[in-house]
Amino acid sequence: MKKVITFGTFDVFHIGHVSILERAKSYGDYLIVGVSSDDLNFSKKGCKPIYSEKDRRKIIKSLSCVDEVFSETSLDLKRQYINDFNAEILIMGDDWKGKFDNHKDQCEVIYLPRTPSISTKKIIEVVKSTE
Ligand code: C2G
Repeated sequence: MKKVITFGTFDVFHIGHVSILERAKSYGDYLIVGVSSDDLNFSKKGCKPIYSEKDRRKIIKSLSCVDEVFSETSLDLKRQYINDFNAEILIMGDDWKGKFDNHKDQCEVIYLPRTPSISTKKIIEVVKSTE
């Protein structure tokens, strides 16, 4: 069974998230998703996510292309996560291009094109502007 692993906050869930997860799954048989904890998101983006970790994990787990979800608590634990789950492929959007090449000794690392013109940040801005 070829295990694929990917990571993200997946806040204010949108089509770009669906697309990367469905494409990631197509590279293997089993997709594991590390969903960033609320604290990790704060350290990554300087703000708490809109959706709680509990809700973000439930949304991701509800997708038919996702087989397993866990809490990503640090950006620096990828080596451990990849080992723990015996992942053979790490897939991320290409906004991370090159950032995880140091894991090429552990697994295949693939960066897929981001879905254009949609982002959690943009959605929040639009919603705020209509308040
Ligand atoms: N993504 C995408 N297209 C978009 C927006 C996001 O393909 N329009 C992808 C990102 O490239 C990433 C995934 O969706 O692979 C999740 O994006 P975020 O929730 O923004 O996650 P991020 O902050 O990139 O966290 O350890 C890695 C980090 O946890 C990744």
